[in-house]
Amino acid sequence: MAATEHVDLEQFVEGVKRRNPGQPEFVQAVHEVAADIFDFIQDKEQYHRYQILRRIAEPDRVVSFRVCWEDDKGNIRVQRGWRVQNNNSIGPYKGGLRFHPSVTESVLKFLAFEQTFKNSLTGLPMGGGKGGANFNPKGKSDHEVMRFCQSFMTELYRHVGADIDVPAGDIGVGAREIGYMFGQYKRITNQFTGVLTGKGLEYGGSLVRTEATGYGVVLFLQNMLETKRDGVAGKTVVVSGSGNVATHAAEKIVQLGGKVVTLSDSEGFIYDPDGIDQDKINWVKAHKTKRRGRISEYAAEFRNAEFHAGRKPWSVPCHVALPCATQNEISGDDATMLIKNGCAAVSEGANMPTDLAGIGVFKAARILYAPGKASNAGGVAVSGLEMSQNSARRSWKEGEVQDLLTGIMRDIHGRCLEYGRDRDGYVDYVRGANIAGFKKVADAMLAYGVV
Ligand code: NDP
Ligand code: 2IT
Repeated sequence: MAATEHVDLEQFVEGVKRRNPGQPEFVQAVHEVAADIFDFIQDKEQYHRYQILRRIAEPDRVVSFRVCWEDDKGNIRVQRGWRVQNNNSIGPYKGGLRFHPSVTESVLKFLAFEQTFKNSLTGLPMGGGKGGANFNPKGKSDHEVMRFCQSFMTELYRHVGADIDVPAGDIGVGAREIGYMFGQYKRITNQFTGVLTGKGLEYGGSLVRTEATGYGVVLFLQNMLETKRDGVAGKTVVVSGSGNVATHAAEKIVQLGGKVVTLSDSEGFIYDPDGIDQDKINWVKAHKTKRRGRISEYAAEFRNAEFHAGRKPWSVPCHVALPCATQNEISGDDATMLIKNGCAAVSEGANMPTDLAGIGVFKAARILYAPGKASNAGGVAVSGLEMSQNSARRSWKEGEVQDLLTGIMRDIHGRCLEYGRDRDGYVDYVRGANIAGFKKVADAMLAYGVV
């Protein structure tokens, strides 16, 4: 094939499938992005000639390693760990670590690919990476989690560094796990550097990082609603998940005068017709992080609340849906049900929570729909600010970080408008985010030549 001969979208996706057998999540993420990028680069020869999308869809490297640890009963346990370094064209690899039994190479490759576009959208100098392990922290003692984290970092430390690759939290990795991993990195290397973000405030963490993803999801929602001269006040909001992103998204909705009526976990969802106010959110936060409890117990704690086992919250009528749990939690049927019940805006807290059929439904209904790579970028953006503070050996005040986060979410929204607005005024935020995220990385890659 001649160097400049173009493949079409279908051939491209077929090639991705062929080269990544048994990796459906990765293929799905690439497919979603490629559909928009193919249109955008149609008349831009240099992106074809230098095979930019093909190269972004091939991680720079995937490191896979054994993680052995000893449980409290003295059994030797073996897990698999990974770090996927997708692309470092615009900055050091950056992205979270996920500890969950469902973690596979495919899941981490999709997350690292998405992260590359998301980090570009923030406007900060960060490349894309992701990592984790098929370790289930549920039901483990603190000491078991500590031993696992130490063993994980004993291999990971070779591949990361403040100017190389800077991991953070994701599902199953919060303040406790970051503390254990940072401690082990410091012990092995004898260096105190900003190798991880999401650190405790005592040892280099940034104010507002804990809240940033969830708050950012709602700030992005607010930006979208403002294009319709509307706001969050008075809206009924359905939230999935009950972890870091979900609880802080709920908190910001409450601050802005909205009413949150659901939260969920992998066992089901709770519906609280009275609304989940700040006191109840505080209870959920403590219940999930300190007591490591289940969301079903909310129904026993609060009058009028119902627990629906084994179900997702998308059948509950709402104006706004915030999926904040995990990938592919909204199917085409779920999306149709949301629209039928009056949902007019979706801002994704999780990564790729809506499957391709669901995205099709939201776009066809022309609702306000923000893909995670735009709307959940507030977390990694404040991670970028944590890196800046660590390099400068300074800590910024809460108000400074809040203002920067607000500005970054507004700018991301603006970038989506730039590339996503149709002639009739409808904004395709998926297309806007994909193209704006792609362009910066692609132009950096062009500058480097073929490397
Ligand atoms: P947490 O571990 O704090 O919470 C995860 C929540 O999602 C829990 O309620 C968990 O329930 C639920 N969940 C996880 N897996 C599943 C599943 N397979 N089915 C149903 N529910 C599930 O993680 P985060 O809040 O940090 O992450 C949530 C989402 O947000 C993820 O998609 C993550 O990638 C994304 N994200 C996170 C960022 C961050 O800064 N933390 C930044 C940007 C995106 P259970 O307790 O039962 O497992
Ligand atoms: O998906 C994500 O953006 C994250 N889990 C946060 C990554 C980070 O480096 O803060």
